[in-house]
Amino acid sequence: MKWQIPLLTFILFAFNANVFADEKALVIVKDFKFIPQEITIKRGQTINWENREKRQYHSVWFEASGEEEPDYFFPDENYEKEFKQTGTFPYRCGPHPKMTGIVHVTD
Ligand SMILES: [Cu+2]
Repeated sequence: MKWQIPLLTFILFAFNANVFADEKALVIVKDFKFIPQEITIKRGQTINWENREKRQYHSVWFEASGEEEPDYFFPDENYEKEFKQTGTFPYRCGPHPKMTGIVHVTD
């Protein structure tokens, strides 16, 4: 029947969009860098920063957004943050001001 293909396409699209929004994005923290330094995610998505240093702690601080600095996270620890609004959000590490990153959140 004629409507079956468009309906199936829509269902697949909706399913994929949903799966994508639920999936966490990963940023590795290693050698005093956020990798990738710049990341684009969907609104509602969560970023998981993973500290893969040998012994160095860091923080993920959205200072320019007026937020308070969160607790440091240590090797083998994670920091997670969900982004509910679209926009461009620069951040930095509290103890290491030269460690910077940018999060782009799109619809
Ligand atoms: Cu740091």
